[in-house]
Amino acid sequence: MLCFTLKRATVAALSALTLSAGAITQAETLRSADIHPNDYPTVQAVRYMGELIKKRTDGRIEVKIYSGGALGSEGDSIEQVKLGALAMTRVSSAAMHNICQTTRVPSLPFLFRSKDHLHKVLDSDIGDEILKSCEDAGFVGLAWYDSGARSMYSGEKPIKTKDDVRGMKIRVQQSDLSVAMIEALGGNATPMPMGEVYTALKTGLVDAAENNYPSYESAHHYEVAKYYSLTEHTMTPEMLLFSKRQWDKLSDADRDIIRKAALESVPYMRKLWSERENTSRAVVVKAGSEIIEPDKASFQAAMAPVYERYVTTPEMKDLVSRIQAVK
Ligand code: GTR
Repeated sequence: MLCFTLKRATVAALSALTLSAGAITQAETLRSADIHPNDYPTVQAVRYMGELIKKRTDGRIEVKIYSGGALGSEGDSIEQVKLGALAMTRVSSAAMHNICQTTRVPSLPFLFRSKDHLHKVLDSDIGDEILKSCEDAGFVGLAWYDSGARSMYSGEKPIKTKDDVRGMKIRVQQSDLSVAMIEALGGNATPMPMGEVYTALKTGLVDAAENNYPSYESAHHYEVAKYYSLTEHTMTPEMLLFSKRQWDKLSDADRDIIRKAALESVPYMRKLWSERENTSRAVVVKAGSEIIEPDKASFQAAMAPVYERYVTTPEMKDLVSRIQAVK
């Protein structure tokens, strides 16, 4: 029995060696998915990362991006990454909430005081810990990207106070926490993939949705929901995920190159993001969107019980207090 186990272990070790040796010499294309279009900052950042990788491996490893949802919804790409059929995907961390619980933490309502606070946290051990927490579920978290703050927008009735949300059908990301945030305001949360939101708003299947300026603009939601209310209720960041199955086949040197390139794409992304927030805002205002400044404190108070319900483990509680303590 022992002999058999040892033999099996040796075979496994040998085939792992063969695989990593293969990874060193063979040309490889890492496929990466994104639901956003080609000019969106997340896609541009992964493209930049790919250029760094190509240069540093003398063209041996390339990144090919499938943007605009060519490989399906965020949920589809996450599934493919888990199976190892796809090397990478850039998704909202909300798409991971139900898969890897710790990712809920940075989405908690009104957790971050500012963009600077968010960056400090994501760039610290806290950010690394949350990225790492998805490994058991089959995902190597490579980097956090910006996604600004999410605000609510509607087509018929403007959201001026938290009471306006009562009874409204609001599209949210496919996450229990996202649902709970809207329910805390008495709204009717309707989870669905991003690709269905434009039609849902247009046909009245939902009354409202919530997102940052760049998504509100690039997905043309402003055409069907002109009241953009600056609730800024969450700063859910974006994640760049690598398939653990594919990662395990790479050599240490290649993993190092990929990790470094991903990290170097972060400041590049942040710069593009700030610019895009401004241009998107200008586009929607020019097109007739009305920007509303609601009483954010009342939204914050109403959403506060969500912490009690969703920060359940000691690990999550610890993360929340460490985040709040970051100056
Ligand atoms: C965007 C995010 C997308 C997607 C979308 C949504 O801000 O970048 O990945 O999650 O929100 O609301 O579905």
